[in-house]
Amino acid sequence: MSNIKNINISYEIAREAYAEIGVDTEKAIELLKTIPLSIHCWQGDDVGGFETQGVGTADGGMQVTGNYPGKANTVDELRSDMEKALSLIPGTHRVNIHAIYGEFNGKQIDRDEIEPIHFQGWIDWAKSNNLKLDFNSTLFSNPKAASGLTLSDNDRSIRDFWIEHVKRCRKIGSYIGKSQNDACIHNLWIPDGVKDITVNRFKLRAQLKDSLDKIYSVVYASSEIKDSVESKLFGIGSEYSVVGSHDFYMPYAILNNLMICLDMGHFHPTESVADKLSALLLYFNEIVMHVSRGIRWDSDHVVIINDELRNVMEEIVRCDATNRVHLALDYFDASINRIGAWVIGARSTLRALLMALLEPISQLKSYEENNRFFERLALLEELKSMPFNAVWDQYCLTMDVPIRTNWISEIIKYENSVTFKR
Ligand code: RNT
Ligand code: ZN
Repeated sequence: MSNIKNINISYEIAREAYAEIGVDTEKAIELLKTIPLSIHCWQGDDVGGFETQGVGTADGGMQVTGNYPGKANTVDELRSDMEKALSLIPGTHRVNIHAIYGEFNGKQIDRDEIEPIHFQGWIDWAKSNNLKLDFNSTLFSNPKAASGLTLSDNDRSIRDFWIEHVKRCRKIGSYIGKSQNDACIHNLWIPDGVKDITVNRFKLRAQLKDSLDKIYSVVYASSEIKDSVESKLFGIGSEYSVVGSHDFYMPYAILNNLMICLDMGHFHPTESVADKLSALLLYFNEIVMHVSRGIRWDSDHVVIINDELRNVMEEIVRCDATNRVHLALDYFDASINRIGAWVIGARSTLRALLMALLEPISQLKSYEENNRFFERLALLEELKSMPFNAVWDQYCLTMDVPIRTNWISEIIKYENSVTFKR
């Protein structure tokens, strides 16, 4: 109880301190409440899926490392783990699933055979938990992706197989969107790339373009499904060239009225992903952001508050684009408690967003327009030690999730009573 009293007192002090620099903390909290994260189901089982119950391993340039005990082996385990994680994350969020997470009831259903019915369980679960779903085609971890190519493969039958898969996934996405009365975001990432010097990259890219044209020629209402395409720089096994590179997808997305998906790990390590937003937001109505943390490469580490994350969130808020940039988490760590990994990343993303919402933006913009660069820099520097955490604690309190470090022991309790018993 004294904890709660202290939080209220600290919040009052923080509210006044922010008011003095022209920031309304109540407004920031209200806005934060309305911003959903799309939380990735694949952190819970190391991108395994349920095609072959419990034995799936990610393939296609993604390295999931670690073997921490207690991973979810069934769809019920995965859902109850997600429920646990969600109970520790303030706000109302979305759940992002991949095609390999369908409920196939032990049947061999290949990727070109999946149907909306395989996802009915997810739809029902989401509904009863007040969640919305997003969807992803899965073009990896399958023998027909063994060459490293899918939609761009030189073999027409391979391309056709994957075209059929993505078409079915979009149909499933639109079915989900209709069922939940809210557009489902369908994201497409493909592993296609080549390990070493390739003479005819042009052909591969032309083949990818042709496959995409076939896929997106099917038109759905944007109230049901919104499509995004995810570009990449390189992967393990695609060091020489990635077919769906940034230069490939940016014009493709613009010309075909799709969203671009920017994964924070998919660029050169010194490139600023934040800097791209103000450029792309002039041309795209909406953008998808895969919130991730690369260490030296696209390593998909658990998201933490670092400069990259803060810069991205600041840019979204400074561009007044909180309703135009869809935030989706994308990381996977199998070496630590998986539920803990979900919660660290989600809470950190929200906290970085809150920090950005607590900037005195009009003051900063006015300094800038009047060439008052000393004041701009000084204020930005002072902001770093403003009491944003008191606002965060208050937010957690009002959203009825554990405050401060209390969520850590919640995870340990669940670990001892549930995941370690698997
Ligand atoms: C891979 C992409 C992709 C995947 C998920 C599982 O580099 O980031 O988004 O991580 O679809
Ligand atoms: Zn991604």
